[in-house]
Amino acid sequence: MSYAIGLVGKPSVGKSTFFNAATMNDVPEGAYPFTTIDPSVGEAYVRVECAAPEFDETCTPSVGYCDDGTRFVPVQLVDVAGLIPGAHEGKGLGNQFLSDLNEADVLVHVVDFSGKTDSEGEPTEGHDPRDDIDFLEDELDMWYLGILEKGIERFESKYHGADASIEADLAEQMSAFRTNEDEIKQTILSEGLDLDPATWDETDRESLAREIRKRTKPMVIAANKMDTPEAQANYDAITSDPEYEHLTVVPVSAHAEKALKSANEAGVVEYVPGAGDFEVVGDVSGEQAAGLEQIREFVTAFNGTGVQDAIETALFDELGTKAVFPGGADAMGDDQGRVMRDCWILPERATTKDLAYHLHSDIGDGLLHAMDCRSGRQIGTGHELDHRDVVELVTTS
Ligand SMILES: Nc1nc2c(ncn2[C@@H]2O[C@H](COP(=O)(O)OP(=O)(O)OP(=O)(O)O)[C@@H](O)[C@H]2O)c(=O)[nH]1
Ligand SMILES: [Mg+2]
Repeated sequence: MSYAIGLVGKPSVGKSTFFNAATMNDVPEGAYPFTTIDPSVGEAYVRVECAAPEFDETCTPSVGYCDDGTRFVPVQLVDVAGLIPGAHEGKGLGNQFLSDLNEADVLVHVVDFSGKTDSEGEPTEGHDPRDDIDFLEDELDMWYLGILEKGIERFESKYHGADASIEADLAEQMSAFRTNEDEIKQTILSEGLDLDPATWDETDRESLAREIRKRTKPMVIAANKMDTPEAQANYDAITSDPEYEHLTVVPVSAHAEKALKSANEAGVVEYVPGAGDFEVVGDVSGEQAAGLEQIREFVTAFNGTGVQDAIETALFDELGTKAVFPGGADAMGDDQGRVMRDCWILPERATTKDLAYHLHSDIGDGLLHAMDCRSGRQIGTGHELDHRDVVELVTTS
């Protein structure tokens, strides 16, 4: 099972363009709201520096590919319908849409930084992207609040025996958000609240819902349409605004990524996704050459189109995952000579034992210890793995 990254945002911000650029799919894009209605899932990639060259080996990936020492590891990307104010009350595509978000482990909020679409995705001028950033957070918070309140009602309607606990009822009500009793309890306490909802007022419930949302829906902002001067001006203003300091904002041109990938497929340019430059290798007309030079100006200034960056920032920085390679303490290849076939993406604090169970419950059950293939040292089952570790699992079977 691979991680899923959800693209969210109001209509017409470029979610489908971003999706198509990252996955080379062909879902409809359009300058009108609700071009997309049903969510699409596609395969995108995250880059990981391959460990095989350190062992003088060439890897043979079973999924994804390796390009000049960079592994492209598959992840799922989900393109969902545009969200408009009032969605938590069923406006636009409403609650169905919000539930689609639960399929994602982490979100990329695509924002039209050019300010040329209003809050419902219709053409306008001078719209402040801050409004969109605020609105999406508020909308998610109100959705969470509604579900939180149902959990409180459920708790209050029950007989309060000695084992009644608000965190149990809330965790159950909010299970779709992949949270648990422990996390809920910690969040309640970190908000300075008692474990008794009768003592919470409206503001307490709101801040609790917001905090649970922040913990369960990590998010980065993709500042899209950065190929326009308006977007660049907004980007400078917002990234230096202290009120928005807490956000991670990645400058993006979904258009540029799509143009480069298409040109690469057509053999016109050589472009490695995520790279800060590209090479023209085919015949191009004067007009095409000028277009490509414009894109070059953008990608060299921003060190890439931002599409890869946004996906990787979401997965590795916001969600905190890490990539781990299989190896052998004596020889790198498996019994069929295949080298580092896998590159597993694991949760933040994953240990050797977690990796073993991730592979198969029998491997988890039979795990004795592991070997760190770089140092040749034995590591225990509770050892916390690092990003780009190369390990061999030693089991009873
Ligand atoms: N200048 C510029 N325009 C872009 C960029 N990305 C998307 N667009 C344009 O923005 C419009 C909307 O793009 P879509 O990808 O359909 O937007 P969406 O967010 O999927 O919209 P809905 O499906 O309606 O929610 C289209 O006209 C795109 O060509 C970009 O990086 N730069
Ligand atoms: Mg769309």
